[in-house]
Amino acid sequence: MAEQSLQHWDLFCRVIDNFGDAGVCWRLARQLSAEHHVRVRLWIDDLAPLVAIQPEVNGESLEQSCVGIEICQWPTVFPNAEVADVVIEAFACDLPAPYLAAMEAHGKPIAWFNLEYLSAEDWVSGCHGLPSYRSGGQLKKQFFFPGFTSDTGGLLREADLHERRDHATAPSQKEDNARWLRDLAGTQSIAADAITVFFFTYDHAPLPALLSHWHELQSPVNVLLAPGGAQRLAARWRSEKTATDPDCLLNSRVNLIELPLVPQTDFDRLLWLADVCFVRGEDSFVRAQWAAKPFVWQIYPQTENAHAVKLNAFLDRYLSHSSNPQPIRELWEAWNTPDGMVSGEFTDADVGSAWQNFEKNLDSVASHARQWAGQLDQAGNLANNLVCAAKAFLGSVHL
Ligand code: TRH
Repeated sequence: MAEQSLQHWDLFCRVIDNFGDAGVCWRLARQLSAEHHVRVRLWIDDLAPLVAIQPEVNGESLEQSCVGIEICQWPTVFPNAEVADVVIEAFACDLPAPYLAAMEAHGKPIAWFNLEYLSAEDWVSGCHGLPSYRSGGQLKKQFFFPGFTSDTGGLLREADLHERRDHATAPSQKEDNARWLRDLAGTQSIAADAITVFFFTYDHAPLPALLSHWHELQSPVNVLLAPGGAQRLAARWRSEKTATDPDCLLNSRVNLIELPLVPQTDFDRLLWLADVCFVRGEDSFVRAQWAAKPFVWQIYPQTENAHAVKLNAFLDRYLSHSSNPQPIRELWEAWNTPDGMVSGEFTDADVGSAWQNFEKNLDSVASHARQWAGQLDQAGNLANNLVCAAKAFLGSVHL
């Protein structure tokens, strides 16, 4: 199979909720297009989250091109579309029946992958790459699992990410970063002598407990709040506090800073300039790891606490070589408890004391984060691995 036939990739994405489904697909599409120079077409059933993270995207357009990527709305009645050489079905979204029929009738090999959710669980490496056959064996779909070990699909990372991160976090960039943040937040009041903590959370995070803890101890904290859960929780905390005593926050050192949603290409910069990052879901969770910063993950809640197993699997892996795992585990567990998941019962007071312990050990937590980020490349790069897998498939006698 000639190299040329790799030129056309179709990515299919159904938005379940929030930004993560679109966020992961968009990041992958950008990397494939910019670094592997293939033609990428993204079929997506809801443009809103894409518009939010890539403002140049037109939310009304049925077909458009943005930063070299073709974006097509995935309509209920799917049109006749030319079949690609490589087809990615993100998060088991099920291809539209007419497209599948066209694949069956295509007569040429198609590299077809089901890109799965990220998990650190042990079974992932055993399932990565497994085939599933369709149309009497005519079509083969391969399961592609992102992951943390070299026997998985690895993680998404742009080729220049480390260089950009190291440049942006150099001491010489401190004033530039502070100016950028002030412009972004539309406020001058960012305390230079305070710890800066970034929050991107779901609505059930115990953020109010942490804010109360800082407020009571008069700890100077710049609290960077991404839109959504974090801003709603902080607003509720503020109005509950001031309901009984309108002046009680006047001299507070808890500096609540509401941020707008930034383009995905700027998101890393928020993580890079914070001292500690609270992230969620999948994509921001991975970015916090590449940022090499102390971080806390709020896992996406699933039914029957299925996410508890996933959270513990990551913690076990993340902390396996840590000389001081307890402050990290304790805060992560407390942060994820309101949804009733990990073992043990945590109260608001526990969230405060877990933070205190985490902050007291911040040097060792930070050095662990750097060390973890330093070895993460060993897992391989997801986009590169997909390209290699597609080449291997298309270049061999398939099925
Ligand atoms: O938004 P998320 O919670 O997304 C998801 C979905 O809930 C999905 O259904 C679930 O399966 C998945 O999590 C695990 O969190 P995530 O994955 O971190 O995605 C957020 C994206 O939004 C990420 O690409 C970064 C981007 N983003 C910006 O570009 N700018 C911003 O200002 C912010 C706050 C986020």
